[in-house]
Amino acid sequence: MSRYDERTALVVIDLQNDFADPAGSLAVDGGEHVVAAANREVRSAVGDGALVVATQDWHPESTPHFAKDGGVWPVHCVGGTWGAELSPRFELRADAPRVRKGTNGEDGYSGFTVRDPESGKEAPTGLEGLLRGREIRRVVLCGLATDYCVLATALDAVRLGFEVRLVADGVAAVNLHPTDGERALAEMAEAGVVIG
Ligand code: VGL
Ligand code: ZN
Repeated sequence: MSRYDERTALVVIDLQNDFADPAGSLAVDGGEHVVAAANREVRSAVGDGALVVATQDWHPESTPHFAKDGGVWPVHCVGGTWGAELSPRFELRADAPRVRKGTNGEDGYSGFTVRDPESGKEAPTGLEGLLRGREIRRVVLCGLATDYCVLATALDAVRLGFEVRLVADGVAAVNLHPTDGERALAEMAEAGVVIG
């Protein structure tokens, strides 16, 4: 049975060169396989009339998100650079909406919300409005990375009342600690995300 229909959206998270390409500054092991899985999901979603949305991590040159500015990450996904572009192997249709997060220097782990790393203040991206506008009830998630942006997006989606499914072979983890990816999957399952 298909996972998709007109009330379901496929949300593909951060399939950008810095994460998905082995030459990227925050390359995730298995990123190339995730692009292939995402392409399969896009074909299936489009075939069944489902909305496909892609998120993009989109940082300014300096942000407390980066280690050089007091955060934890190497510089990645700086808006307008190669690293921030969607993988050229990702077969996203030109008319699919893209949601950028972190554009004002926030931590943008979730596709739904950004958070000011200094004040902790949260603000919505356009993703929820986009989904509500199309009367979407269910979201299917794949992309990078399991232990950060996928996890945060999935937990937000549950909190916002969507039915959430994670494509098990369509994600890969950063694994700063070796079990982070597994722990993230357990946390999502616990929150009610269907993994399969
Ligand atoms: C991400 C670390 C830093 C992600 C984004 O897309 O999972 N991870 N920024
Ligand atoms: Zn980032």
